[in-house]
Amino acid sequence: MKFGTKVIHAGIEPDEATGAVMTPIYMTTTYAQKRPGEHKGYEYSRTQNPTRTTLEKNIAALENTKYGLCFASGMAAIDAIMRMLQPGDEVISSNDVYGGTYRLLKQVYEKVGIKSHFIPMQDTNKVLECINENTKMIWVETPTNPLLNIIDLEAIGKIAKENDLIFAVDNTFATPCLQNPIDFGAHISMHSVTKYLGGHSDVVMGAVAVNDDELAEKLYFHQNSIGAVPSPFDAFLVLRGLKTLHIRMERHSENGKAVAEFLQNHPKIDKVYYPGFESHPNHEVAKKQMSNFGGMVSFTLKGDDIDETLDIISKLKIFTLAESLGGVESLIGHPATMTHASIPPEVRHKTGVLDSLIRVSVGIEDKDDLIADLEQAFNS
Ligand code: P1T
Repeated sequence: MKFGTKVIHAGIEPDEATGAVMTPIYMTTTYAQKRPGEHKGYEYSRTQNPTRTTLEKNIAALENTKYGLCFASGMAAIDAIMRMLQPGDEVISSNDVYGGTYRLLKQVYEKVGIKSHFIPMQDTNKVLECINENTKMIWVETPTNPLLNIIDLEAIGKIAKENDLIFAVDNTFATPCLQNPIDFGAHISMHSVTKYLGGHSDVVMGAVAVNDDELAEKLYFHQNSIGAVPSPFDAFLVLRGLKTLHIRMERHSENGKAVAEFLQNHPKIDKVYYPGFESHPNHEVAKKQMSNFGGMVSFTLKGDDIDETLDIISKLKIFTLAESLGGVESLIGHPATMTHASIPPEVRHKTGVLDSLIRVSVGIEDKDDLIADLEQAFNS
């Protein structure tokens, strides 16, 4: 089945009880049992729920994996993955990651003896230099949030295999429509479903896709034991959102390219971060592992002045200043004070998250209106 068919059909059957074509929202906590253990496959909705099961099957199919698991948020999904580690274990992570991921690894997991090394993984040799006898996991975000760095999944996959490490990828920015990390050697593909998979800025959810039976068993155990699961209603909303993922990603990518090109030619702009540019340092890797470049674009202003930056943002009329990304509407963010505020300034400056860095999640509106909006904000 091709991707555009999978989003609509994979794992989705008409409802057995009624024939309903759309997956019903099973708003139930629990399920009747004839005798203890004698039931129709469902016992309690933290453990399993039919609406969630359908979504999990669909996400697994989109990521070419056997198993898909949904969580109450992207952070809950990352937490379920990290809980596979033991005190003394170490993680090698890309240095440009979502601020919440950095905070979880630094402020939650380091306290229980799990150390993370944040390194620029665009140069894969740096990963080899960092591996020691305690290393257990490589954590990669690609494209990265917010600088759109591209990390070579195939190269990291080889390193993980040779060194017997768990290789996990945060695939939020690309989505399974543009990139399937498992096909490049990753063991785990993780999503903030809140973003493109939900696609309409009305759900907070996370997901993990894996092929390996043992990894799946551990993750199911964490999903049930910790209990950070999404509601059936949210599962329904995401099933509905996913049906248009391929069409939305096509338009996000088209509009992202148009906005990046406009910014590249504007005299007020210093640098544009967009993996679709031939001048992007890892453009060739992006072309190898992604089928298109998505709708995320970041840029800095000449002079790196924070007041001018915030002033321009405040003049926008179509782009809304808000945390998050990946919805049909265009959003704009200021990572230094918003999504990446939990990263100390000296650390974020080193990775390029400057005071004038602006991140745009280019929506699927008409691109001429988006460009006109940016133009008026720059020029007024
Ligand atoms: O917000 P939540 O669903 O818990 O997902 C966390 C998360 C994980 N990974 C990536 C790459 C993310 O971008 C996020 C959340 N990011 C934002 C809220 C943001 O505006 O960047």
